[in-house]
Amino acid sequence: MKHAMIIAAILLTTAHANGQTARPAGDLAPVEITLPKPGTVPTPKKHDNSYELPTTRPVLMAPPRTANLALKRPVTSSDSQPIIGELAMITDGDKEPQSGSIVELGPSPQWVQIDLGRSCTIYGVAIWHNHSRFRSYKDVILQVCDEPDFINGVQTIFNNDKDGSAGLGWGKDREYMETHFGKLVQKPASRPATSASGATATRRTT
Ligand SMILES: [Ca+2]
Repeated sequence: MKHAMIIAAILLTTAHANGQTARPAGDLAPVEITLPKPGTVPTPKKHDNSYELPTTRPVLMAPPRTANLALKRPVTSSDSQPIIGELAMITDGDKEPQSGSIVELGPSPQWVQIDLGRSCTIYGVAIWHNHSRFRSYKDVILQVCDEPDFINGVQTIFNNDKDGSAGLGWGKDREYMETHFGKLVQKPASRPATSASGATATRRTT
């Protein structure tokens, strides 16, 4: 059963400004990520094992001085008039799932795009959807591109759309259950990017 996409926060995109010297792998350090409070519905002791269940704090490794370049950056979307909230709330740093913190888009697969402002090297992406209730997230697709129209040079860094229903290719990543730990994609883009885009559908399992 599909539901509208509900986002508490999306894309803690840690990145380095393009042109800075990349540190060797041995100099990578954990990026401090502030977690939201756990949801009010406890994680069931049993769940469908076909889904990944994030149960630990995400550890994003990146060079020192790495910053969250998504913070406060402009957001555009396939749904310019959210059912709940405003698009700017997606990059305001508030990851809590309650009213006043979440953005809900229309009841079909939707996308949001974040303008990072300059060409960056991306070390990882962390996403928080609404984790107040136990939901699985499928058809989650993360792409980055150095052009705002996402036509040429698009890099897909996460795709769990197993049947390609979103029209962006068949994904091999696992569907997952949303918790307050969020979802970390530690799969650096191979080339600098100025925009990041995410598409999502959800389904409720409880
Ligand atoms: Ca699908």
